[in-house]
Amino acid sequence: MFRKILIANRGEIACRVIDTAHKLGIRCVAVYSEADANARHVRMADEAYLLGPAPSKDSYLRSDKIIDIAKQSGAEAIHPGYGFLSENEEFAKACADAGVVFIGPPVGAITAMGSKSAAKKIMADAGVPLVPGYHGDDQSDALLAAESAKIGYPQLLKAAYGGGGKGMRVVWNKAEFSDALAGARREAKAGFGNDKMLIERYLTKPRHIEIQVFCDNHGNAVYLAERDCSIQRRHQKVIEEAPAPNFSSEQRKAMGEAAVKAAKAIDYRGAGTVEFLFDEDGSFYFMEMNTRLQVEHPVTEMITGQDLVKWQLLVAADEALPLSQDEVQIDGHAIEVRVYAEDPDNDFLPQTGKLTYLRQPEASRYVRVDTGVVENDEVSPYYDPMIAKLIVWDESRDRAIARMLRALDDYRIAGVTTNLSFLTSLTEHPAFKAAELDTNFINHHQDTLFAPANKENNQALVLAALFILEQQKTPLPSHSSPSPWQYSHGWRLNETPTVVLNLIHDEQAQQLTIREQQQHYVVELQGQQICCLAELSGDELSATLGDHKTKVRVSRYQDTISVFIKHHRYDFIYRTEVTTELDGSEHAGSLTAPMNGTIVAVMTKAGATVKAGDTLVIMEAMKMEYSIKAPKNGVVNEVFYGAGDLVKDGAELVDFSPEEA
Ligand code: MV4
Repeated sequence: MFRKILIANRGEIACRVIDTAHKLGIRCVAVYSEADANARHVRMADEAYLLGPAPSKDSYLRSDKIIDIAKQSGAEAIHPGYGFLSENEEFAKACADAGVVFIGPPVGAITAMGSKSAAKKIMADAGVPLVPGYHGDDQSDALLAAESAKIGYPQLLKAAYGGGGKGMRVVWNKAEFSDALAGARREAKAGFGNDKMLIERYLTKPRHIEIQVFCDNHGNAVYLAERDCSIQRRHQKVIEEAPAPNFSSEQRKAMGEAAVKAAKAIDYRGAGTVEFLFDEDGSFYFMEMNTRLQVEHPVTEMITGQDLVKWQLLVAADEALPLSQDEVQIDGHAIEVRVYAEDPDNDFLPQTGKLTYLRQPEASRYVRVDTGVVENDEVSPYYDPMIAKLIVWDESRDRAIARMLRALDDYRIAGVTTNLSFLTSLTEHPAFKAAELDTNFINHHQDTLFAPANKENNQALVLAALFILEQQKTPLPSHSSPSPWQYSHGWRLNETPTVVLNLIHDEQAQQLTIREQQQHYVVELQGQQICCLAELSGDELSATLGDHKTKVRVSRYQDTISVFIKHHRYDFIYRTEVTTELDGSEHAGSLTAPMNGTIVAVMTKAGATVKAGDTLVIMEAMKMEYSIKAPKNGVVNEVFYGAGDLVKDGAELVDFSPEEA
């Protein structure tokens, strides 16, 4: 077995490979870009080398530099992960030329699977079922038109060198064919530099079911059951599960054996995935073969109890597969979702930013989180914005779904918009629970999946306010100024201090007035008064709102409060105005600064006639703004400070004469 390997990747897969390698006693070399200097995979590795600037072309795609580092560090093998160089035949060849083991398939296998038409020809010769169609080399218009007529409609035009759904065009009838062919050729030429076309009968409601295969150097080849990856968005997998629902053991055997036949046809080695289209009538057809470890491999690990990275390392070290086909067992059901920094309400636009708060569901035999980030990491614009993969297992699919829903509720991220709520909507959707899966699922159900949630705005608003007040009660370090509640200045002992909180949510300012009486709060919102109790312990706020007791997590970063209610996050920006309600006593005249601070704005001037409640001066302290207001109607005689001035606690800010009663 290797003593040291290099992981030519980043993020969760790099961490995942390091985790298994360390369990096998293998030392790990990480490589990183300038943007990843403090990344988790760098910290997990035994040593790490800088590749270059953040862009992938200057870092994780730098084959030459990666191989040099492998040689320099004494790494005997390179694990490419997925993406980046994992299916780059030149890189695999360069590794071999440098005497470094490429932990993946032989170069020839990567090449063979690189072209769809070449792959299909190999599969056809190997007796692997293909969608009825044409994938030959003769690309003349006449031949293609004749083949199109034979296949029938609807049919699909596919670019032989396309991928991920790019370069596909549906032809619904004969009349559409020639224009569609011309258009598809243009797109393929532009997109892939090659306009070779395949024509296939179009399956209108297929499922995407893929088989995990493994081959070693000693003639052993096995399949490790299947994964259903039908729920995709723009050819990106969103939810994956194993085993495939409503998929019999006979179908598993038939598809598995076809996948092994496909692997043997190209003399495969290592981990591979053979993708099939599974039609409504139960027939299945080869789609493509991926010559890498897939993102979704954990669901296979959870139902087989096997560590597929360990299998990869064993095979690359010329050892035999740990199990024969008869020894492969599957148990229970696993589901994986991909947690992304993206905005489902804005066409899934990728998001960047600091993960100011990050709490993962607790890991157990039922819950696994594969992640490459920790709290306060930045999601950068340079790489795929995947934050983590959340994988659950249980004895049945229904129980696994329940596990996933709870784990999604327990996954709390603030600082960037994520797809967590969307993943909950998907997982709890009746059609998903009923396993009504096909590759058009998200489009088909978009009206319900993207329906505006009946969010508990007001509840979250009140909880945010209670959090702010409870947090201010937390004993502050001695050097920091006391919170407004603890202030005597400007307060009279027999006054009931009132705090007005202006919380901004979705760019809407919402105002709450809160009075503290004995041990409870009276919160006034939109003319309603709610009697509340609250207790804050760490990030957990226990609150009673009227007759409803609840417990929520709340995080705060600068002046952003994030309230997590089930799988929703409510962000509030807050400005706090502290006003005193004088009890009409002789306390007229000067208005003093409630604490040390800085004058932000003076809203009045000497000689001005003002009304009770008018804001005279705004000051800032402890990252909060305070409005000093006119306690009564009256006249401003003098203003003692201007914007930008520092003022001491108790400093006289305004000389004021209330009008005669
Ligand atoms: C198909 C098909 C229907 N009929 N081929 C999409 C990209 C590539 N994986 C092949 N794809 C498809 N090929 C025939 N003859 C439907 C798809 C397809 C799809 C397949 C798997 C997963 C998601 C998909 C989303 C859209 C279309």
